[in-house]
Amino acid sequence: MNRVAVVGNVDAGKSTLLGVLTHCELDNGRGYSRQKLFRHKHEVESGRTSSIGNEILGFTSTGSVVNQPKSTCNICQRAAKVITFVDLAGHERYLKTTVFGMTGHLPDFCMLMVGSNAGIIGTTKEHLGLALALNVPVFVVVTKIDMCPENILQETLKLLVKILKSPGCRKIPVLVSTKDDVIVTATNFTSERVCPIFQISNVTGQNIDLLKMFLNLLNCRTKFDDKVLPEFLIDDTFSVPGVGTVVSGTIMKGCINSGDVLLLGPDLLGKFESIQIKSIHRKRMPVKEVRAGQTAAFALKKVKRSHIRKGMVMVHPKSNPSAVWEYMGEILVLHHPTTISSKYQAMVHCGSIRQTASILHMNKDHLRTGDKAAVHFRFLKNPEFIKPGTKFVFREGRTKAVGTITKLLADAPAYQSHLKRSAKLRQQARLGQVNGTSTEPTTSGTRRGGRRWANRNH
Ligand SMILES: Nc1nc2c(ncn2[C@@H]2O[C@H](COP(=O)(O)OP(=O)(O)OP(=O)(O)O)[C@@H](O)[C@H]2O)c(=O)[nH]1
Ligand SMILES: [Mg+2]
Repeated sequence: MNRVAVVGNVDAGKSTLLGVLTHCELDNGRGYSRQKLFRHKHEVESGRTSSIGNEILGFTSTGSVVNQPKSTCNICQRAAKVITFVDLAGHERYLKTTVFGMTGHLPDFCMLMVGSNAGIIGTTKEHLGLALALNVPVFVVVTKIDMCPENILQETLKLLVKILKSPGCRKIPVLVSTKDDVIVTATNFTSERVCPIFQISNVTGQNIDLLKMFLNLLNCRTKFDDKVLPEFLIDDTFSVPGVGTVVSGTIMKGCINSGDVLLLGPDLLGKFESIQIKSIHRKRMPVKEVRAGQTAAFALKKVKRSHIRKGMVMVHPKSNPSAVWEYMGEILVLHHPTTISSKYQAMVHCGSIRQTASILHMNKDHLRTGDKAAVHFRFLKNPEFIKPGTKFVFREGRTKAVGTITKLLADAPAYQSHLKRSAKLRQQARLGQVNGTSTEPTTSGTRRGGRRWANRNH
């Protein structure tokens, strides 16, 4: 199974391409195909993606597409290979959600989309920079070639090739125009610096067969171990009528069975509590067992949704998990208008974790764009379950740094004031008053914001 994050500027045709690929119907150039993907009323009205979408594309063992028009049932059962697309928002306003999609949804690959007539504008470079910083292999899809004058298309391609070859990217761009190109680029994609560039039309369908062939040939990038104690990263929570609290996310290690008892945490005080798995859904179907590398949704017994945050984990009781307030990280500042110094606060995105952290110390006085430093971070609200070696993004507005966790500072104290505040928050959460998050039973079956949980492909 491969997970592909779909990024690129507003109107590049991301949602449209996913609609075309997974519903097997061409677009009309006026927003027809993307309608099938939208979950919010305001998305339908504006045409802009604002949330994180999940779409699946299945291939048989001979490489033909399993998906059929107007049906997404049983794709996983019938497919020999399944690709999960994470549809992300191009608009800068939704950058926070897009960064979460890139870090929390753990993509194997990144599909960067560029409208041929618009060129490399808006968030395109920002998204490319994020993919590179997070070490996710990138391939590029240039869309709308049906409506783009030849000279503009060539200009876009020229600039794209220049950016990809630049010292900041160090990629080897390859324009894909034949099946042979597909085979060569797909087989060298994960190991080399090759960056395939496709030129497609969602309206005429030109070259979409080459893109499908490439997607089918992609090898799995991450090796998962299912013989060890289980670990599950939560990236979303839902309240489902008649079912109760449901958490979705990725199994990072081991296997999880229905009925298993696991530890869920850390809570606001860094503690883990015992919970039992009531039932499991995978790709919209009930299953008994899920294993490392898969995404899944678990219904939990006797846990309130308000007690669960994105970024929490579920682990085996024997794994003795702990959470930390502070850690050391090596960071590289990708973009900053002024300087970063001690006491600077910004949002840390690490896996599914999203929390403001403060810089306590660093080995330089000030950091500007392009600087590297060893930095001591402290989370502001609660301790988190993190691991050395994990990549993270540090951002506030457009300001961004990327880094790697180098050391956990397990002895860092939970400040007394934090403890008191956290205890109070916990109590409030129990009463259902935290940030307006009600713990009243939800009858609509939707998460906050109105997206139906059943629409997730877990
Ligand atoms: N002619 C033509 N129009 C296209 C093509 N691809 C997409 N479009 C149109 O371009 C518009 C924008 O497409 P979207 O799929 O919404 O773009 P997006 O990248 O998802 O945009 P955001 O979600 O806002 O980031 C829609 O009206 C599509 O119908 C194409 O290949 N050719
Ligand atoms: Mg979209």
